[in-house]
Amino acid sequence: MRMDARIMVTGGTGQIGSELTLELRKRYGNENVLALGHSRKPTGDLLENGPFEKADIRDRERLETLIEEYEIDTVYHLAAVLSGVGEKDPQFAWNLNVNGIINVLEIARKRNIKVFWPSSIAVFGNNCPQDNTPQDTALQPTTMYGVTKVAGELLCDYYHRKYGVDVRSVRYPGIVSAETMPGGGTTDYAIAIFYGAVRNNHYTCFVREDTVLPMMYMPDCINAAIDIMKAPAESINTRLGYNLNGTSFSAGDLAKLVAERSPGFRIEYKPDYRQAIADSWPNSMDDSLASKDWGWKVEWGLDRMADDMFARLRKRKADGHL
Ligand code: NAD
Ligand code: AKB
Repeated sequence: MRMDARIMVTGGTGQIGSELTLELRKRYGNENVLALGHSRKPTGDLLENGPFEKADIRDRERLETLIEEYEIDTVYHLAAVLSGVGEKDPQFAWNLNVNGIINVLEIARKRNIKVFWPSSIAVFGNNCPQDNTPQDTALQPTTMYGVTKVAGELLCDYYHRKYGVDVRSVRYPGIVSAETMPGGGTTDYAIAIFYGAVRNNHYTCFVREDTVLPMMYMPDCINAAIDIMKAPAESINTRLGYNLNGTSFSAGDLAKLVAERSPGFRIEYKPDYRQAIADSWPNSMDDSLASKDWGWKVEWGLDRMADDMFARLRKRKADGHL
């Protein structure tokens, strides 16, 4: 990406967007990165060190006006509803997620804008290999969120083939982070367990102890988004999402790790509707194509991630922010 890139991050106050915006501002200059928010009010650096605007991603006219006003040439489109919330109102999930990506792609086509759009492990369903899930396999998700991600991948591929839009995508696993609370996904337990340990040394987990999913720590998630956008166009061999694995562990393994760092920690397992969603997703993914095409490499393992989560959350508690 050019050093003078003008970037918009939709979903800029969300779990990923809030941290991605600050990292992009560090790399490309505060004034060059516009965070777009909706219902959540931004605080701290996100609001103070660079531009912030409010917009509904379904309002194409407003989106295009902002893109023109700020002379945007690159959009990281993160605004979406996630799997847990999506299952409560599937039509809303379809409306927001699919119209959001169509609006971004339509403007990208007209204005020659480069796009990053994250897909998810949610594109997979029960009928594909659960271990080391291949890049190319059946995509038959069981959630509306997954349906919107498959539709989004196909739209990205279509806009690239038909109009030459330079859109790039990855299939993220569950993202773990300590700065902004997650927005209502199935993998949220892998974050909530740390909050529970730091707040009152207790957590009630909404999936079974033996549930295994791939997860990734936020610094790897951010590097992946920025690295795939920096890669030469000729090295991008799929405009569907690239599988990205991170590290896979069970809820029980995670609980043990938390207990080692927080003596006396108590956990109960009370699976709810999200268990079936978790069971339909891969245990791990084959992400060798991403490594081969644009050098993807995971940096953060489970122990290092757990140490960092505790350090950050304990600091936030000591500062009175938790
Ligand atoms: P999040 O729920 O934390 O943030 C989503 C953001 O979208 C919020 O800031 C919200 O205000 C905004 N939003 C909601 N409705 C809007 C509207 N009508 N107009 C404009 N903005 C609106 O989500 P996240 O975890 O940061 O995820 C970002 C992207 O990454 C999503 O596409 C998600 O599917 C994908 N993803 C996330 C994970 C993960 O574990 N966090 C994993 C795989 C893929
Ligand atoms: C969710 O659980 O919905 C997200 C995801 C894996 O896409 N975290």
